[in-house]
Amino acid sequence: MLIRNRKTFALTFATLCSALALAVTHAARAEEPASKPAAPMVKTAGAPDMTQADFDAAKEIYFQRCAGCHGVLRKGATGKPLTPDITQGRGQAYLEALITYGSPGGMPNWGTSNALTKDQITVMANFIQHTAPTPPEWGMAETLKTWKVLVKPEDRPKKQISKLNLENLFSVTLRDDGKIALIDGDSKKIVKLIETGYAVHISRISASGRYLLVIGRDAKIDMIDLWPAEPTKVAEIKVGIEARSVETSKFKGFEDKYAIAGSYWPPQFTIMDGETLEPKQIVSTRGMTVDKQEYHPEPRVAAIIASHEWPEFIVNVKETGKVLLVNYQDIKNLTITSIDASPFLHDGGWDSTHRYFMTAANNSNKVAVIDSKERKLTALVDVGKIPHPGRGANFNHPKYGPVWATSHLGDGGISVIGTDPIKHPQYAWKQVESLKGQGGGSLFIKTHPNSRHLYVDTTLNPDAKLSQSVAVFNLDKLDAGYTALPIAEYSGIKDGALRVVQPEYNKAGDEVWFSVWNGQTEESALVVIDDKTLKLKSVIKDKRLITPTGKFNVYNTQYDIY
Ligand code: DHE
Repeated sequence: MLIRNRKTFALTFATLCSALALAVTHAARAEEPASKPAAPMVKTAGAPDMTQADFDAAKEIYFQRCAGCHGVLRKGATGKPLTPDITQGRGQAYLEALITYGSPGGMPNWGTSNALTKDQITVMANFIQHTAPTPPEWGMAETLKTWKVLVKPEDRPKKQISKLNLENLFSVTLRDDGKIALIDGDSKKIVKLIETGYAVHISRISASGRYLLVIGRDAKIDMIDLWPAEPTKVAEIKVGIEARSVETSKFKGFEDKYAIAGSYWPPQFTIMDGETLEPKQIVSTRGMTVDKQEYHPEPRVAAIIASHEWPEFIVNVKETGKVLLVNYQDIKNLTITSIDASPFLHDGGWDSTHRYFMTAANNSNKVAVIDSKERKLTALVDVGKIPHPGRGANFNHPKYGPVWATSHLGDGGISVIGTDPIKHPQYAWKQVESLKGQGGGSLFIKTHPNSRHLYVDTTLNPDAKLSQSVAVFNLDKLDAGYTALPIAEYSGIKDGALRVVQPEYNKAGDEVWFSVWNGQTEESALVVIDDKTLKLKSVIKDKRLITPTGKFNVYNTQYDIY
């Protein structure tokens, strides 16, 4: 289905958006997102007539497949703007051809890949010549209606009752099944499946290691208590219509006190009570962009990370290119420091000291370095095309000392950045090396303090051989290049368009887990590699492991170890 059938595949960030959108549709998930943006049809002068039914169908397709790149309001982000002043000028035939065949700039070939029918393409070309319907806002009233405390804090255990080795538990996203699987890292058995929001994006662990928070693409957060006899959902809430990020307070004295979630729509973040998810404050991120200082109506919240230096959340605002330091000491008198970085901010993680937040500005091919102690921008480092680090990888480089690395979606390089301004000031905040990886289409990179290996996936590379294998570098012999491990082949799965995604270490740092991600009706697996020998250690297969993508080891996520 996905990558191998595409003739005009182009390695851009738009490809990632569309890969996800396609996965959603191909998976033909039984359950629809909990709330779709409902909006009346707006007739726009000069646009072709449409029936209300076609307009509604197009609106749904747009939300599922196009909004991730072009934005809900179609003002443009990773994809081009699609406002009627532009689209009407292009005309129906041009738009249909573009949707059908895609473009080398990254627009997917929706027609020739059979993802959309000819009729659907006609309707979509009609639709984008009308003014974009604006989905509803989502304020405190809507948020409160969705908030449920399933087990009150006073009814929860006072200490861990379960016999599980929580520190080596993995929370695994079962993307198209609307669940997470909790897998015991020692026995490699599924401990429990938990129903979640629609297409969970990430899992994060509270400072104490007790609460696991997951956020769905539909902006639903599920909070799971790991201490009872078996992990139990204790609270839930929906903080918008579309979201990707969730985090909890980690500053000393504020452990588990607050949670925060960032939304794509509406563009805002919500601060909640850390034990009950009671919503406390909702803050809009609409505002001016860093470069042209133009108003942006839809600056989405991307990665959020909890500061260890101040009682602050560090919030990436994608389209404005600004990093917000949200101080939660007094949430009734919220103090927000806004730092100019660069567009479009996406994902990132700490350097090894947990002082500097290294975050990808993927539209400008830069990594922004935020000093969480001095609360300012330290540097904007030029890297390769479309950096996409996940949380990145920290290691001690034989020549350059402590470094942080990111791979790229848009090229096969791995950018290595010096992160030690004290002992290696000449290398700090510079790209000191660019390693040659397998190719573009990389999403995630990982190492561990106890490992001397660096793993780089190439999930979205158009060549199946590359998207199904990972590159491993020996950190003491970087000049020797990489060894390729055929992870999908190790899984023994023969059918389906397998993609290998996201390395994740166990607590000890001596094994690495990969998802072998297949279609919803096909077999998927997790493959575990012995980090010392690089040999296959285990293949986790279970019919309940449907579309596994992200994996989050409790201990490594809790302590930001990567
Ligand atoms: Fe992700 C992290 C957004 C597509 C798997 N993804 C993130 C983060 C953001 C984001 C903002 C950082 C969260 C944080 O740290 O607080 N992802 C997006 C998109 O906007 C995008 C491009 C398109 C979309 O419409 O969602 C997208 N992401 C994908 C996928 O297709 C992936 C591969 C499969 C899936 O499950 O959806 C995917 N994203 C992940 C994973 C992480 C992630 C596994 C966490 C990595 C980590 O190690 O922390």
